[in-house]
Amino acid sequence: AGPVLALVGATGAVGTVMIDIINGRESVPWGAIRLIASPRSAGKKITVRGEELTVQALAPEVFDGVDVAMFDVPDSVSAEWAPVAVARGAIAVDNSAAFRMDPEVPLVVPEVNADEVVNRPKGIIANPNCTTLSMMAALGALHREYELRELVVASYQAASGGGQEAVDRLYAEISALAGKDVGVRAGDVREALDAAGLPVSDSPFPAPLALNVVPWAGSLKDEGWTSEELKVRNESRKILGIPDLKVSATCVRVPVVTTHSLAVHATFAREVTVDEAHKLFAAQPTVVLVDDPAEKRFPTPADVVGEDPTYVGRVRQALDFPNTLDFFVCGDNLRKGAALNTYEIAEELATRL
Ligand code: 11C
Repeated sequence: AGPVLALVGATGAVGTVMIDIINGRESVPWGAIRLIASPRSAGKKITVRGEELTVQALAPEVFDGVDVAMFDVPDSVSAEWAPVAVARGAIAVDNSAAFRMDPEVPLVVPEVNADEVVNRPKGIIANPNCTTLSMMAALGALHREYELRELVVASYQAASGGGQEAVDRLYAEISALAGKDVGVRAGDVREALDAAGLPVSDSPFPAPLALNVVPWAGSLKDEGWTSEELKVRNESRKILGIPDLKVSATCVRVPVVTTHSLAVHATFAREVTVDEAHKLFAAQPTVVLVDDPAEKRFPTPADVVGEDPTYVGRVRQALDFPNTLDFFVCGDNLRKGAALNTYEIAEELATRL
């Protein structure tokens, strides 16, 4: 029998996508799979690869005999329980932000730094933030050839990055505004939401999201930066192994349900032509190039949601910046941005156990 895999957070939003991914694999290396969640969800039955599994309540004993434990839970739960799993003999692959910047925890995107999975003094491997992840397969490929020096990014992030409550809010706002002549006068969208019993004060977003864009994701950090913007900077540096990479990010929420997009402005040590970049992207197994300006073909979240690869388009050489490419990427924030990358790290470990 193969190694034993545990999924902690099996009934949550990312955990559910994870089970979908495991069910969709042609084959898996695991001898057994264990589903773990909070006591509230314990006892629930979920079918995984044809076998009905019972969700077990999170407790130290559930990690006995587990080789790889994936965590798709809030930061505080990971911070407490990943070390417990390690103490019981498992390698923890954590999708939260709890350990990402710990120098003793590798931050892994298999296309970029798969070999880092062996450098895990704490027995923990971290999965990056979905915004950072959405550009890494494309950016890592360019960096290998042309040496990345500077990165300026604007994100267009989907509501589901904020969880189910955020998705429910977006749908509620869209329903409340449908058919109304709003968005024509300052404040009229807020007024219509107030009238529908959906004041912004009750929203997970700090402004209306429907018929709007909101330049805010995460929490406030020093000097006006958000946590999400700093994650893009710090995590990109760590994954790419460029500690002094110049990075500036503005993270924006848009009225999309799932799939983050990023406008990337990347400067390299050497010139990169559009043709060279196209060939490089086309050669990456997990990147799909959709870039035909004459036919107005480019990736959009609505066409990418539910897909595993990173989609890239609008590739241009910057007119006023030497050695610089501008391009647009879309990646499903719940799949490659969360569950899929975590699972790929687990499979990478399975080949090395
Ligand atoms: C968002 N990227 O779109 C965030 C969600 O650090 O794993 C994921 C937060 C994280 O809101």
